[in-house]
Amino acid sequence: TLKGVIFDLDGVIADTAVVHHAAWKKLASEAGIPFDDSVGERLKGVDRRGSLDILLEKSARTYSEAEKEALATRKNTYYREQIERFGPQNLLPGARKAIESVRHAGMKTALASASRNASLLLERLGIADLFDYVVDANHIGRAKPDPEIFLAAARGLGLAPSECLGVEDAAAGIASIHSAGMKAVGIGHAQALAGADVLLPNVAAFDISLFKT
Ligand code: B16
Ligand code: MG
Repeated sequence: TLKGVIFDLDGVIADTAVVHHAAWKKLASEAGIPFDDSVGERLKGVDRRGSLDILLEKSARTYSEAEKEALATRKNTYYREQIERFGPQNLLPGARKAIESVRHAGMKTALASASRNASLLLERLGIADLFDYVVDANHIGRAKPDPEIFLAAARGLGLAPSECLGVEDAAAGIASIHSAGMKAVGIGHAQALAGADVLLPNVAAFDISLFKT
């Protein structure tokens, strides 16, 4: 039976997918690297360095390690400039209610985010107290689509993976949830999230009563 729900952060709870996208796009344009929406979609849920490697696939030249480090840092600066100004208004509509529905049903909640900025965001959004356990990229070695982050979240809740449900907006995240042995709820469009067990258009459509058995 279902005892806990593990939420992704960017694109599920926080309205940051567009901010990440804009920061990468700005970096790409400055570096003269082609960037279109299909590249943007592939960056969702992928950690910072993995995202940079995807971006650089389209580059005409090669970059040294030090240059790559500098590019990743620059992107993060652009991103941080925006989220420093975030507040509860930057929660995606219905996100707080969705998480609270899980808690009111007596189940546990965890966060599994590939972002190293996750704790700053939780503070800014005012939702740090809604989670029983938080795992972000600072705590794990292998990024999504590896199952490590969702497994660590389940372990932190004291639950077996089969007792947990994962909620994600990115293909890499759905793959991570499935490899961890959990059912996956996709938030967004079918073409990007074909593997999800249940697909919802946005987090406002999530209510735990849909999944209770
Ligand atoms: P940072 P999530 C992911 O967060 C984002 O979806 C992804 O676009 C971003 O590159 C990644 O975090 C790393 O973020 O640069 O802040 O460490 O969706 O797993 O919550
Ligand atoms: Mg996400």
